Amino acid sequence: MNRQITLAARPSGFPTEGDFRLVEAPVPVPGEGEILVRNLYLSLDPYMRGRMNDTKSYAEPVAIGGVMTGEAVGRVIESKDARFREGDIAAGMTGWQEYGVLAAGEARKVDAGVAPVSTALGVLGMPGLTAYFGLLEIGRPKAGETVVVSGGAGAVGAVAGQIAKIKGCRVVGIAGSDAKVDYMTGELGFDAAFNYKTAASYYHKLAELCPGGIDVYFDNVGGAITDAVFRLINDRARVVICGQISQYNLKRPEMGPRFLWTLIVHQARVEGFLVFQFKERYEEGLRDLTRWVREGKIRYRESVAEGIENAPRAFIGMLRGENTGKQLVKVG
Ligand code: NAP
Ligand code: FER
Repeated sequence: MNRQITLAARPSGFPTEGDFRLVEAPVPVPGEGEILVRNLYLSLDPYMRGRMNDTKSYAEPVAIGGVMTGEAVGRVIESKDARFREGDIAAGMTGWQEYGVLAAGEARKVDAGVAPVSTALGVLGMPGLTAYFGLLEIGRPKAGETVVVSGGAGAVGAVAGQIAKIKGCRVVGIAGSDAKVDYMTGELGFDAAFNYKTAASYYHKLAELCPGGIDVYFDNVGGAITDAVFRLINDRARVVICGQISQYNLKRPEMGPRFLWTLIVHQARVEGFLVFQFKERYEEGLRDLTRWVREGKIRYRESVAEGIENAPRAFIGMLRGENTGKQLVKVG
């Protein structure tokens, strides 16, 4: 049998475990041009919170009773396409389930000799590519500039900050625990960091850690932290809107201070992006990321929950900040 996690109810505000259901279905059968994958790891990502709402964006919402969408990496156990053989490792959008069928053209073959296969969902997958293109193409950091990264100990933020270090920038990270602050300034090599949950004032803390102002802000969180950054930007600053996780679980959108006038004064740019807009260039991004991981210039951590039945709890935990680095579920 194939154990799956389906959407039982649309959350109002923060999701609860009751919004999900563990069900069993027959193992699916691949058709021509398809592969059957036994998943090893599922990826849990903040964007999935949006898929639980009944609002259409670039992707359809998950239907009530539908399997939660998401990327996973697993072993091919049956192939009806010449591009894959039994035993290959494949990543693709199989969703929160133990087995999935993928169109071979939409699956990515993962070289298990390069790095642990779980990295195909993290540092060498969608989150790593988000950091790579978001920072380099939207943020365009120059050596010597000050780069601030919110969500700095997460899957995307940890990579964005380390790429900024590789490019010769001064990097300041923000995250929600003292252990994450130590992780950013220790293992990740950021120049400074602070815990937003215990800082008396985001503005004063940032002003202290960025005496020369802020040139690039890689924003994963939005809200009051981002408001504080706007007051410290330099001329020609670039604000990269990667994520706004502080807003995803609110019942009503927050009204905040409005600092957009600082963009006039500093002739600055704010730009949102989706990693998918760079899909023609993923190979280039993965080549650089793989090299940096091998050279030890990019380090990564994974938080791994065990068993598909624990995916809802781990997802809610990730939204609350219980993860460091990439949140995964081991299912195989
Ligand atoms: P992640 O950072 O590994 O995990 C989410 C983290 O968000 C938590 O660990 C928590 O860390 C932090 N957080 C939760 N609530 C918060 C709040 N109210 N204020 C500040 N921080 C909060 O997740 P990820 O996969 O790397 O994603 C990071 C961001 O990038 C998300 O906003 C996501 O939507 C975005 N993203 C965008 C794209 C794109 O294409 N644009 C692609 C992938 C991801 P703390 O302990 O620090 O609170
Ligand atoms: C994300 C946040 C938002 C993300 C994608 C989106 C791939 C897109 C949302 C939408 O189109 O509604 O972290 O990651």
